[in-house]
Amino acid sequence: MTTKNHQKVILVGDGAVGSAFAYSMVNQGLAEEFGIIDVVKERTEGDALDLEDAQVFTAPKNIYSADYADCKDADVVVITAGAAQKPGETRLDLVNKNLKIFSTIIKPIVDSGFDGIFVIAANPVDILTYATWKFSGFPKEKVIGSGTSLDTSRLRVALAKKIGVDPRNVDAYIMGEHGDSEFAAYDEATVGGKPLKTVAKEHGLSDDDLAQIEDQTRNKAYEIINRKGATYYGIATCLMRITKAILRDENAVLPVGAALDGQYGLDDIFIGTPAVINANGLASVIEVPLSAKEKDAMAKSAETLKKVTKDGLA
Ligand code: 6V0
Repeated sequence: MTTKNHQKVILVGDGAVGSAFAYSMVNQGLAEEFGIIDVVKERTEGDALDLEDAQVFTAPKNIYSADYADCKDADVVVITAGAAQKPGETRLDLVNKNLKIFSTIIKPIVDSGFDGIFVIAANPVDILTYATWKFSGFPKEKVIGSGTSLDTSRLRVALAKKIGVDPRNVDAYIMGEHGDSEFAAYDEATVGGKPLKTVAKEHGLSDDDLAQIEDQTRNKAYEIINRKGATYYGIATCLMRITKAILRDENAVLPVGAALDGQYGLDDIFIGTPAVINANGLASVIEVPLSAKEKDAMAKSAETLKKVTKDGLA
């Protein structure tokens, strides 16, 4: 953390996700200083003027259109810049476009003297989180991806609807790639300390029903994109939550895209897993004791990512 006496967040990428994140941060009264960067400078100016009107009802905040030099003493830089998925496109299709964009973004941030935590959301997020780590030369702990945070929210919401509890009380995770090879770690999931599979059975849900919920979770982005062209409120709120855990030094257990160092038998990869997040970024990875089938799913997901990382960053 820096020596200034207030908290500062810089957003890079003021599109649908970025502006929804900015709005969520203002609504939660988080970070006294909030700078917005985008290639479309006018939009950042407009958003800063629009968002500053909200502070009367939330908390005082200095919101402005920023330049890369402003990253210098930021606590967190959140990156949502890049092309988004078009209907029919997978997240992995975006890799080359967004790697190019990231190669131009990370350097000026690092050159500013930035020494805080990177939070990455642009897709394919696991690859771009890895790229941010590589391009920045930062310690792994200071680079966090949104990983499977949104997917985990989607799973919890779907399960909560079926079993009639608050989604915040469903302790279930989507793990692996934020993408088509992700999986629901059902075997370890609980509701109020009771195995989710038992609770699900009591509510008439079979293993097939759970598999269907997992599938719907995996495909929910496509369902939203087909209807409204993009998904942004869900991911924006996940980004706010991760940023809040950093700013408030919470040691919060959140699903993120974390650097692995031997957990799940994997390293040299950023992938979705529960992890402890605090002011230093990634405090630790919580290695979930996966069943044999889930271990296999994690290994397959990692393989998919490693192949793209190898091809894209070679
Ligand atoms: P958008 O609305 O097109 O916004 C992207 C923004 O990035 C635009 O304002 C661009 O001007 C800006 N931009 C492009 N190039 C640069 C650059 N070089 N420097 C600065 N700004 C630039 O896209 P949207 O906001 O919908 O999505 C942004 C990214 O988030 C995409 O890669 C999505 O795929 C990704 N998402 C990630 C999710 C996740 O769970 N991690 C979920 C939803 C979207």
